[in-house]
Amino acid sequence: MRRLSRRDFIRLTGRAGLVAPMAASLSTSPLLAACGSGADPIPPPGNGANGGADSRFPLRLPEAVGAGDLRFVAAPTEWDIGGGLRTPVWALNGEVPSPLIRVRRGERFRAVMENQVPHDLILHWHGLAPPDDMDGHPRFAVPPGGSYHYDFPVEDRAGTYWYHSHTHHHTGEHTYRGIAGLLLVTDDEEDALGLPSGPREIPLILQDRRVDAQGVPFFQPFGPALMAGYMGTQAMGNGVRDPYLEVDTALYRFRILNGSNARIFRLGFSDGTPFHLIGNDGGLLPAPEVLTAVDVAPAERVDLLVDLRGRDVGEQLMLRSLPFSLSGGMGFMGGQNLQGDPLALLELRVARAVDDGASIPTSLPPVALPDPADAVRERTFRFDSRQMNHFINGRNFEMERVDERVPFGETEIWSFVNESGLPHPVHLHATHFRVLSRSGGRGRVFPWEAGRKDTVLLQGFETVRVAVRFTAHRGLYLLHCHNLEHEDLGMMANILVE
Ligand SMILES: [Cu+2]
Repeated sequence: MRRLSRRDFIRLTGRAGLVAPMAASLSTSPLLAACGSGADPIPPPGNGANGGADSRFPLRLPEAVGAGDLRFVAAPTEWDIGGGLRTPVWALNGEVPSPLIRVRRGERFRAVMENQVPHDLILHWHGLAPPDDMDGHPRFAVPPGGSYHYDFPVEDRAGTYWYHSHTHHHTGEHTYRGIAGLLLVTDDEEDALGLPSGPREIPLILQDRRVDAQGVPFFQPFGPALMAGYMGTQAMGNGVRDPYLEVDTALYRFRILNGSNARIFRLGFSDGTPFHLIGNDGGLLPAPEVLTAVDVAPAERVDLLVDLRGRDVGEQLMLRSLPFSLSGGMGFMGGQNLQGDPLALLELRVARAVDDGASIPTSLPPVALPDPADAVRERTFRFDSRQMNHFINGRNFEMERVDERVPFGETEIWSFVNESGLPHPVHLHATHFRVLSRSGGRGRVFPWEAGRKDTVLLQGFETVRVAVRFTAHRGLYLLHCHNLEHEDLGMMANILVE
């Protein structure tokens, strides 16, 4: 694979707007000419470092927007990823990540998305269960110049949800370019816990990027990257490279999304500091867990309490992705596979001593989950990857083909079977499931997989059984791999809830 020079990247992205360097099978995707913003990125100071004594950059903490009458304009622009290094991005309202949305359970979510990128575009509200025409199925993608109106009540319990592009063949590219943000739902049940809030509640989107010699991210998934997924060695937090955060000697709540295309993080602190895991994809867990590491695959979320009381001002603490090896084996990827490599993600710098009387909950509210004893049928979904392609039950995604018909309201047991050594974070739209068991590979269910999940990681040759029930809406929804290169190459199935 030829690595792009910075000049190439500017030529390809800044001027031409877009090159979709996916597999040949994607070459028929509509490519449009010039995009709106053609300005060259401003050259970075020095040699791509920030030019100062500090090699890290302040984490950006976005202001939240509410749920009513939102307007999201998707357009190409530039984004400072730290130290004045401006890079070409596609952004909603000029921001990377996309705006942080806060919604109250029961509130009506009204938004319009105006598409000014040179691609079809649709937004998916990941983890929410809206009506099917509000869910961002790729059949609703609108062309450049078009817009899409969203209007639905948010019935989901409090939790760390997110949203991103779901354009078929281009979800990976769009998410990588910047069209992804957090969507936090709050409710009375969560309020009653008195969890850290305001400046002590940190929304955090962790991503990796592949960068050129100047530190500018580029997206060129060829060859092995289409099998392993697209990974890089540059850590990003909330759109900032190598971020740091100044903190008080206080209790913090970190609401973390792995927004990477393909890389799995094993989150932990450099000195083994334990944290309290209180939530995941489906909101608060049935009970808190004290851990020193948690695995977070692409699209998974974790809600952590980190107690920095008793720290000294001046101390530093690094949130890292710890090294791990995959079960099932991925050796054939050679140097293209960064999965399991360690990565420094976010440095916490203890800056202020305060008195913080916050308390860590010892119990959490009960979670309604489907009961496997109520199951009326079983289904099996086989995830297979071969010859630069990815399949569910031997089939590649087709936009209008119904792959499974599932009765509304009935509990079923689904088995997700991984028939290759490649990891697959499997995501289901429109409901959450309960993880029952894992066989093969790691052979167990982990504490972060308790409660409600919308994404579960299958490592190589693992089988995960889940209990599923659709109780929100009938309609056509998706089951797919959230390794975005796998998804874009068709590892996706249509589920008709009827
Ligand atoms: Cu996959």
